[in-house]
Amino acid sequence: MATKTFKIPEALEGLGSHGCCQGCGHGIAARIIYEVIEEMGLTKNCIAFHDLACGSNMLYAQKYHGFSGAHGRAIPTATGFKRTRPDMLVFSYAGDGATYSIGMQHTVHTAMRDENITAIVINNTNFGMTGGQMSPTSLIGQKTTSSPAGRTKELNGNPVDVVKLYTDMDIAYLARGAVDSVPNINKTKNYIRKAFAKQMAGEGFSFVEILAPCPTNWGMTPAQSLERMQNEVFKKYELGEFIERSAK
Ligand SMILES: Cc1ncc(C[n+]2csc(CCOP(=O)(O)OP(=O)(O)O)c2C)c(N)n1
Ligand code: SF4
Repeated sequence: MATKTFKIPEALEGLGSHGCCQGCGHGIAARIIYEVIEEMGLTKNCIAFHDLACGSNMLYAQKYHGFSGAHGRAIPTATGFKRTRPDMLVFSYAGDGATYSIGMQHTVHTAMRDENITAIVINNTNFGMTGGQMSPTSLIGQKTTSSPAGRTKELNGNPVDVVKLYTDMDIAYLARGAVDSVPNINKTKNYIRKAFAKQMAGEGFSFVEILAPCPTNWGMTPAQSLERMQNEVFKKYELGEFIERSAK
């Protein structure tokens, strides 16, 4: 039987654990991001702007340039840096809470300006780091620590879907992947590669949302949390590529 040995990306090699919970999606997302960066030969010419949330744990597990700014401000911080160093691969890495709640104005305005950066959003349908409160992407009916009876439209408003929000935006790339299974992980890796390639070609704003499990705050085992993604989360948040603008 043919076997394939996967190499740890140079940026992650030799360092300790990222410290996320077992079954968390952040570790898989970080792994494929750094695989892509290495495959594109950009490991020493990239910088990650992490949000101050569970994803910032990754800063302890990566060797190359990284920065953790204020919660909700990873996208504008990345924007400022990219304007001074347009030669580098610059990306933000943040959760759904940061990107669609406190940071929502940046999510909209950065797309309006078509900034030449890549924003990666890990959507686990709750505020992970602070204990599982309702986030803008929590599903109707989802029980969280701040919606113990389940989210309702009347009390909490509808969940936000970035694909629908960005429908009219003139941006370079928009895709949504997931880290629940090998086929989806491979597709998501490809979306990240396309997003980074568009940025390095100067084509404008690229955005990849990644659906991920948060077993700890969902009160589930890692295996149960993958089932929840497939049975509930994917029904609300469609996977695929939605904007792929031709080079100008
Ligand atoms: C300005 C500010 N407001 C609030 C917080 C508290 N805070 C830290 S992480 C977080 C939410 C985390 O959820 P999300 O952004 O979805 O990321 P996750 O931890 O789920 O990956 C909040 C509200 C903070 N650190 N700074
Ligand atoms: S609380 Fe959730 S998002 Fe945070 S590290 Fe644990 S599983 Fe991951």
